[in-house]
Amino acid sequence: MASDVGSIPELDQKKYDADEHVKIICLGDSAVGKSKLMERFLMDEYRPQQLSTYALTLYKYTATVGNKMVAVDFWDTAGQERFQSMHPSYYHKAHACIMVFDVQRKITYKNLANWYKELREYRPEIPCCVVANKIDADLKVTQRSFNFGKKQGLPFYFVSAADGTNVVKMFRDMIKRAVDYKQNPSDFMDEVLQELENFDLEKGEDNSEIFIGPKKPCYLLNYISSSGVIAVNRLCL
Ligand SMILES: Nc1nc2c(ncn2[C@@H]2O[C@H](COP(=O)(O)OP(=O)(O)OP(=O)(O)O)[C@@H](O)[C@H]2O)c(=O)[nH]1
Ligand SMILES: [Mg+2]
Repeated sequence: MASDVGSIPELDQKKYDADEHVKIICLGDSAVGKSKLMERFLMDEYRPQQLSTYALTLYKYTATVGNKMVAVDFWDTAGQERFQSMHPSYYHKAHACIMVFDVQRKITYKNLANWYKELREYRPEIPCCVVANKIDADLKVTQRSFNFGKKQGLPFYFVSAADGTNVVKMFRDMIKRAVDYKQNPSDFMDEVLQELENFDLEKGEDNSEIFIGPKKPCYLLNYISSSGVIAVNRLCL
């Protein structure tokens, strides 16, 4: 398995050259447009009618925040309605969360409360935002108020993966917030993890986040970059 990961030198090199490395997760019901939003941001293109994401997709991205190069791992999961809730490892060491609903399906807005509850069980402090997707289908929805985010004190974005409205702004904001959080974690466990990470870096140890072990749960993982799907691997956490 380790050699599989090693067969993606271009992606790994970016990770090791970066000044900072953050993980951003995406939550929301099936078919709200999570994958399309990521595709829109990463590839600036939109292909309707793609198959539902299978298990986990990891999108690699390199951003510049201030004068720092930041390696971003976007984690996209699929078919939550099928899987009901996420495995804890999905939340593990996440630095920000994008919660998406579909303005055309009320139930996906109602379900945000469940997603948010689960998120906070695992990641009580990380930055999170609420994203209302598919506004291209009916621009009048932007005059309505969706109070869930406001009640929780979360930033709110009206977006469209189809025409790109607000997509880049939302992702850029969240990358910045993820980096800010990683540098100043307000969760005690994160502070400890950050200390350990710095310690490892100082010692020059392998900081790979891919762990292989027989007893650990594994996921199918698609590595995707702007040039398309690079490889499919099994990820054990
Ligand atoms: N009109 C419109 N349709 C969209 C938009 N974003 C996504 N869609 C459509 O919504 C459907 C679901 O999009 P996906 O990105 O696959 O949804 P998902 O949330 O990743 O779904 P799962 O992988 O099953 O969890 C697709 O048919 C898309 O073409 C949008 O901004 N506007
Ligand atoms: Mg998907």
